[in-house]
Amino acid sequence: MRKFMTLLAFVAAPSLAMSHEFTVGDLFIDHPVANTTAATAMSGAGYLSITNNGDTSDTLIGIEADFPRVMLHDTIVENDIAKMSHIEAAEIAPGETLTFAPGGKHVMFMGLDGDPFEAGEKIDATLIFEKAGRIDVTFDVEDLSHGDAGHSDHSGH
Ligand SMILES: [Cu+2]
Repeated sequence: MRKFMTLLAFVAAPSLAMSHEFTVGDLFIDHPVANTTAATAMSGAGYLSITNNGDTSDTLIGIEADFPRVMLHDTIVENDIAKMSHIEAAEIAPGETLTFAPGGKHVMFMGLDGDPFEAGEKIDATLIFEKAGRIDVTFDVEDLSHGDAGHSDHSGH
């Protein structure tokens, strides 16, 4: 919040690309996207990147959205088996970018319960940062399956 006025400089820049982005204070949030899911999926995965353009670190401490549970997960490969683990918080040092991408960190939207993610849908969510506070973003649902299959259909939790 300290440098609230710098927000204006970023917002004024038009975006020509299809991607969408959000800037609050020193945090630049690029292209939140969620993968489409199978019709029976119980959970879906979301991805984005967050760049800290400030000179102090901030920490992502949570995410909220209109689902029974939303968590931050990381993917850890042990003996060629990918497992997911819950992240409580993720610090973003000055000048660094925290990336959530298929095969790595991701946002887990849980409890879809018969309402799968379909291409073109929008998912409103709120990122919660220790210093910057709450930032509203929108995840665009896209079919990312041509890349890493990820685990958009893991119903284990
Ligand atoms: Cu997960």
